[in-house]
Amino acid sequence: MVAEITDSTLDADALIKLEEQLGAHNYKPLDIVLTRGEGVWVYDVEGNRYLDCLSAYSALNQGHAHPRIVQALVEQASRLPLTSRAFRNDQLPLFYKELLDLLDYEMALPMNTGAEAVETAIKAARKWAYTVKGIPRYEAEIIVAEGNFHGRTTTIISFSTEPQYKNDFGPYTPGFVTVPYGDADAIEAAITPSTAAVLIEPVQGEAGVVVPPEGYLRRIREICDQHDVLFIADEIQTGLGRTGKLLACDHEGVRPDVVVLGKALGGGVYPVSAVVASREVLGVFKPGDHGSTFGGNPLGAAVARAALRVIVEEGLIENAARMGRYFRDHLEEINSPYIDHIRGKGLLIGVVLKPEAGGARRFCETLSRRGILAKDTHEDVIRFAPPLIIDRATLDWALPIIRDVLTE
Ligand code: IF1
Repeated sequence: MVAEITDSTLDADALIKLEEQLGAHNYKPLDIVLTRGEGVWVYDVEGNRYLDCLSAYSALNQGHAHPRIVQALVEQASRLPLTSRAFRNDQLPLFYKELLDLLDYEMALPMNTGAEAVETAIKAARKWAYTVKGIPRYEAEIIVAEGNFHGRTTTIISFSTEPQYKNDFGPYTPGFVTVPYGDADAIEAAITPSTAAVLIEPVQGEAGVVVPPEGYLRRIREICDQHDVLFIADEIQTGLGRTGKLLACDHEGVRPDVVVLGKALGGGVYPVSAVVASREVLGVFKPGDHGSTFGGNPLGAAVARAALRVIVEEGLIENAARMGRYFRDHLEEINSPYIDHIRGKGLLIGVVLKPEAGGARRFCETLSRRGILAKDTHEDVIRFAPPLIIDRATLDWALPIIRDVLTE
């Protein structure tokens, strides 16, 4: 029985209780109940303000409720939010054009969540393998990396190496070969005549902001060229400015065959994802092969157009590079007995703690009480990934707090 709800019972404790009582317990969030967000700041139901250093895992690169993106959302929502792909709409072609001009690819396929876009890339790679490369049907293999995170669907968790994401959810989808992350020789050694694609994150997010050795992406590009294998980059978290370049692969001047985008493509207001690739790859899809009720809808297309314009016109990529360097340099100066090292690229920063620190979660809880929201990942890493609109004054406010929390 659910207790009757009146406005006066809706304080933070009541909301938390209701959530715990009614919702599946597939998360264990910090007990902060947010009700409003603006730019880099969020506010809880008690009126406390916090700096958002998670940015919804990079979905909020443009900040909370960016006025231009909200305006695009509201305008499109009141004009024509949804058509399905059974009919055409006047936003999708312009979304294609602007996305592909920006990324310099030939074709795009829009979906909603990141996992759906990864599934789309897997299906494209398999169909390409059978119809273009000539791999015998159902023998296609995709090489993936240990520690990967590409989403939560049953196929994607089939090649997760994290037991919690995988155990008890089988039987699993076959066709994936796992190699250690950061080791290009291991990829080359795993290639067989049946290899269709290599699927990797250019920086592993969930694994704890793991940056591969310099030259890794370039070597993957060479290996894929040599063996007629598709290089698929999951840039869902790293793409669209997060690492200080448009795509994280740009740090090595590497152009993947297939790029998977999500998160910030929706401007922090609405789920939009997409696969971009050559005509040779995405051209394998014929009418009816693949689709989605909501993928490519006019609301998402209008939002994504605004989201991309904000990233480019407001200089968010350059700002991520500049502020990332500033943030990182000042984190490096913190003399803490708990910090092992700091890694990352641009505004995707991981503070790796020593075993004696007792885990990252307790630091994130203390930080939240001091007005900074950050997320622990993989037990001993604190992830700092604020919206890309963050400025120096805000970092100058945050850094002494972070220093205090990491040294007390
Ligand atoms: C959760 C982590 C981040 C992703 C990459 C695809 C997807 C993701 C590189 C799927 C999603 C999320 C999902 C979110 C937590 C989160 C996460 F902590 F699990 F690892 F960001 F670092 N590729 N990442 O990072 O996209 O289907 O979720 O839209 O709670 O599962 P999605």
